[in-house]
Amino acid sequence: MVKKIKACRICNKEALVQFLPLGRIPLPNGFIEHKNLKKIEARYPLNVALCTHCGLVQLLDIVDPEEMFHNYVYIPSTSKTRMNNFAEIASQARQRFAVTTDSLVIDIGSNDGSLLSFFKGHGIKTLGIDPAENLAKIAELKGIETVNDYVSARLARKLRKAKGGAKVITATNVVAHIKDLHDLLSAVEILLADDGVFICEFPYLLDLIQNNQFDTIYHEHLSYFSIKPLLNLLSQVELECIDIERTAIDGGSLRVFLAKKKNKRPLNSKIAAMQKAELVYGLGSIETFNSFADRVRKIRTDLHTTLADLKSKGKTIAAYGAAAKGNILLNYCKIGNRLIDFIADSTPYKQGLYTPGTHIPIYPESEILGRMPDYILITAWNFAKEIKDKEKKYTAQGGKFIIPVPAVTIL
Ligand code: JHZ
Repeated sequence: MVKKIKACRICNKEALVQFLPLGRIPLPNGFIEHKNLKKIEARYPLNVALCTHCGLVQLLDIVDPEEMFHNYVYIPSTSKTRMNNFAEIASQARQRFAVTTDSLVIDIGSNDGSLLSFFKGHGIKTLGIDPAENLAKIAELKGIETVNDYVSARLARKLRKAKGGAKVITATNVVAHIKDLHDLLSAVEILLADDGVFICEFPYLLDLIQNNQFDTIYHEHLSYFSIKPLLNLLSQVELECIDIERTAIDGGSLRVFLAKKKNKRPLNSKIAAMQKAELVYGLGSIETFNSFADRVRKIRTDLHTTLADLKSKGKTIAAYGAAAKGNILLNYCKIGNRLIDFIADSTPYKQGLYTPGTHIPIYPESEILGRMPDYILITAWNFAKEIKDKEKKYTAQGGKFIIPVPAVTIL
């Protein structure tokens, strides 16, 4: 069920140096039903390493994807911020790449069809690809045709024959989930029309390291990208980067635009500048990652101490957002149901369940005002602004928020 890797997924060199052992942690989306709370939970190693040759940060232990993705509880439509980001990607794609009602748009890791719905709404042909059986069904019910499978070159050949070439392929927060990046890019090459563009977005390693976002490191995310390894990967395939943007989503992400090399679109000069900035920051050196690991250990101590102090003073504490990252934060910092009374989350599939490893009950957001905890730890810190805006009544009644990263802060 877990495979240990020895060589880098991009450059194949045995140059992986571990810098942050996060321990053995249950799968971050492995929420538990009440009847199973007494059963022993499977825990999986979570160790992250830098490839000192090409610079790709990656997990050393790979969990079988079927364990994680066959039945998936995460849906993007619970956050306005994420849906706005999807709307922006769709409108940017339509305007920049002349997508018309004759064009086909494919979304890899299409989840419940949320991103594709912004194309479908304009009469554009869409096709989703997603391995989660439950979510593919939901997307189909919304009228978004979805192939319930993992993306692969083999699948791409079949789809290309049946559907023709895609003008745009999107992949948001899914490239990091895919073990064989070369096969992914082969699939993209097969599926793209000759003038097509692949738009992918994923958290940016520079933001992750600078802002101590260690909890986005979890079993589902096998790779953590920066520019150098990305260019190394592209040098091995027939796709090139025609543009790249830094976006604010998920604490800082890269939105990368790839096209077929034979079109000879000039490489954007931004890339060189970004690569230089990474070097200046120190992304090429293991010391940078070792000091990141020190800061992560400090957050663990600070957060545990802060919450334990409040609890010892008789304060009540809840959390907001039963996010995958939240489960890493809570497990790594050893914060369980003795410190946190409940987690509020708007996802219907998570409500009524308990968090993996820490067994905190998940309630609807309405319980915040119903129970009025003294403090709320924002475990979905990437949506802190949206959550604070939504819960103005809570703060007006004296409630206080705690943010865990980049440093533990009581607002
Ligand atoms: P959110 C998932 O990670 C898994 P997670 C995945 N691996 C990935 O890469 C990212 O998404 C993109 C809730 N919430 O999006 C909803 C409220 O309840 O940060 C979610 O459960 N009320 C694919 O799980 C959670 O917070 C709100 O107002 O870390 C946020 O999860 C808002 C805004 C969110 O992703």
